[in-house]
Amino acid sequence: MKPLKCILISLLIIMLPLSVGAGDIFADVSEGDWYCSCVSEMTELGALKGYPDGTFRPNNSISKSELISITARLQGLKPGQSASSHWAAGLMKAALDAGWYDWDEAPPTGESYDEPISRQLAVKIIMNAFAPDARGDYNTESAKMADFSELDGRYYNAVLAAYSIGVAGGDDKGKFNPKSNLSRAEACALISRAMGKSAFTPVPAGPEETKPGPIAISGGVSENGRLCVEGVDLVNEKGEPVVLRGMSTHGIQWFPQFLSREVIKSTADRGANLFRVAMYTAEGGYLQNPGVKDTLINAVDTAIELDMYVIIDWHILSDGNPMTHINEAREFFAEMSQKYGDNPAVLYEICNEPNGAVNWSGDVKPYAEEIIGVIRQNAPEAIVLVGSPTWSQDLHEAAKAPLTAENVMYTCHFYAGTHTGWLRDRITSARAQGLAVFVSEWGVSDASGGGRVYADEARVWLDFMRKNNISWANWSLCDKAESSAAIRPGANIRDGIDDSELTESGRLVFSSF
Ligand code: DCB
Repeated sequence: MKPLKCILISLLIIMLPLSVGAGDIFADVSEGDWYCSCVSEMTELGALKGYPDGTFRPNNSISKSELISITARLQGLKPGQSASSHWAAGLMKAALDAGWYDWDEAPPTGESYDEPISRQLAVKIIMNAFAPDARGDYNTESAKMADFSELDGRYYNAVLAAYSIGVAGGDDKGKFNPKSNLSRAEACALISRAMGKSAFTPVPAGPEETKPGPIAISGGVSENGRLCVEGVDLVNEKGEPVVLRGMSTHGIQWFPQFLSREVIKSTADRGANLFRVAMYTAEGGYLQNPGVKDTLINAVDTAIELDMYVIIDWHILSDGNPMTHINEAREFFAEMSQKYGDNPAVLYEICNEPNGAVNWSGDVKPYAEEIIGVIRQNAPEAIVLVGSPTWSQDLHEAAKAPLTAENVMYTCHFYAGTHTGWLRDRITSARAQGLAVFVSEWGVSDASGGGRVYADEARVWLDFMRKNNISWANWSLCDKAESSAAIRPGANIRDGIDDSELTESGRLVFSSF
């Protein structure tokens, strides 16, 4: 499209005012404007209507419904059935059904349809519509964004892909401004570029093309490789700091349906690069029902296939002293380490939460030395996570007599309704004493897994962990009727997890990966 088009349009305004639809020409778009060509292009394609007074208002913020309806018209989506009487409700529903955006980003009741759309959501929708297969390399593309850390995890993939194929770029300070508004002119430019890219996407439908290739997620194993502990930090194979974030299962003897590929992938799709498989030893777990080991193995294999890091968790709880079942633990970790060896995806968590009559130097430390020895025979470099007394809160005890083995991290578990600043301080001083800390379990609830959702305290914790590059897994990925559960009771998760199936906890956590 040449700027000439604008001259032509202006002439038409003068010469043929009645034969040209008022929405196709804009009094406030002229030839010299940088956006003239893309606005003309969109108009010619019938995607833009403008305002009844004949203006386009290029510098106004574009709303959710405007951006989505333009995109939906261009892709020929048929309006869907919606209860909302909003002018764009049909196309909004169609775009939602097409999976371009998630329910919570513009709920179908319509009250947010006229809100300005954020740049990160706009890019996600445009990429889903025009270049759904595009991918961007995490390291290369995130380095182009001075404010990458401000991007919400669920938008990483779309924005990285948009940068990599040249659909989006930064402002003059190299910032993407993910949460700022987007002008109507900028939206036209983004869409026009994305359409240009999609037009050039070759689609030879040869037989090889149908085989799903290996999956690579951002921050995944293919990107970071083997991890190791350097000082108090977890680093990747290039020695750069790495943070793992994801969900922990609930007890896999109770909630095996949350170990399906679709469900695990739903967490990766929202930015998780970690999955923790909690195999209870007691309470109907492994000791009474050894078959749960196969459930665990299937889940570990699935997470590996999805390019995620994965924790094998020996989930002691009511059996609070790990020494009680050290023989079974020895046998279990011998078998697991033989099976997975030094697979860079696998982390071994050897005692979830020692509690009750147990102490660090007399019980947990000698247990850890023994089990680490077993694991090291097959997996000399794998990361091993070690708990401490008082449900993995007694880091100060471990700090007095730390383990000498390498690639060991100390777990700290917290529940936002019970554990607050004092436990963060404990982490800070343990790190100052040289302990590498990994939050392999935390919840937004109180320490029972229930009570209310302590969202404010949870955010303080998330912020603390982000600032300190502390990796975490959230308790828990299940639909139990308790406030720590991420999924609504009875949700249909057969095809994965929709945003409408998330609880308050799930929404908070899934947007923090
Ligand atoms: C840990 C456990 C985990 C437990 C959660 C929440 O325990 F590792 O297994 O999960 O934190 O309590 C809960 C489930 C419930 C289930 C119960 C028993 O959410 O649905 O019924 O396990 O299987 C902690 C953590 C911290 C503290 C106490 C416990 N604490 N605890 O600081 O007091 O007593 O289980």
